[in-house]
Amino acid sequence: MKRVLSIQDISCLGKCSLTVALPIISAMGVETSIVPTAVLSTHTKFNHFTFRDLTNDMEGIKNHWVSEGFKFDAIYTGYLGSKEQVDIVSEYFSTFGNSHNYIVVDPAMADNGKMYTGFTKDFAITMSRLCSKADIILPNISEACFMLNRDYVGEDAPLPVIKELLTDLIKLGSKYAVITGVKLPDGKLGFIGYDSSSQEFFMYGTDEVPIKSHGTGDVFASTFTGALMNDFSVFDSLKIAADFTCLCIQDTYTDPDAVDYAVNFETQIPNLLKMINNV
Ligand code: PXL
Repeated sequence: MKRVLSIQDISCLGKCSLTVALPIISAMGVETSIVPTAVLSTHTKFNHFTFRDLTNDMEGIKNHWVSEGFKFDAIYTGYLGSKEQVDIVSEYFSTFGNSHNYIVVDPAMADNGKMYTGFTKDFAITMSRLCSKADIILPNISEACFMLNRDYVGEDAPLPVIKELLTDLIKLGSKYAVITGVKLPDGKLGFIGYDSSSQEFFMYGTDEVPIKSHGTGDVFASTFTGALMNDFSVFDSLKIAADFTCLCIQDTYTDPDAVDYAVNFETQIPNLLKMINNV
């Protein structure tokens, strides 16, 4: 069985980061090891959340695993709470990364032109250095702009502007740069990516559902990593992630009892398994 290491926070209530990565990747038949970077009562869109920083545990966990000889088929990181944590994650990449496994960085820190609560723009530059060590990076438009120290181009940025962001992002050093949550020329919502080896752009989208949902980036990145571990190509894994995220948003949109702080991913897991099993 393939084994993924996911490094991000636990928001106890809020359906994001590890409470999304663990169920999705595990359901896809992949062992999921975790390094929780912090425990929050909720994600940071709520007011008055508690935050217990676990930075001091991160090195000890790594050293124990080195002594046990553990190996990983992918390392997938999401929300990280401080520059110090980014530096420690970078050491995880140096220790456990190799030419056979994938490093996936979702630089979860901003949306709609604004950094999440608790982050400064400076943090984005630190995150861009972590992206340079990844195989695949998955920023949204806001995160791409902040990491490149550029003005926010807006959610409706035209294709040439997104392509320019991608050619700048790829210079950071990853093999693939993929911007998520992009309005495509055919009116769909999806991703546009750039492959540094073929030097080609690629894109894919699904019908846009008229709600703004939270935690979709985490659903997307977790599903992408799980699909990669099921031996789908990078493009097919991104496509599966986009299709699954769209199903989760549609389910949330049509469910009168849906919460307003996250998407219904749980109900759609059987459909995800059909997608990866081609049934
Ligand atoms: O979904 C990204 C995310 C992860 N973790 C925490 C967050 C957010 C987004 O707001 O606050 C703690």
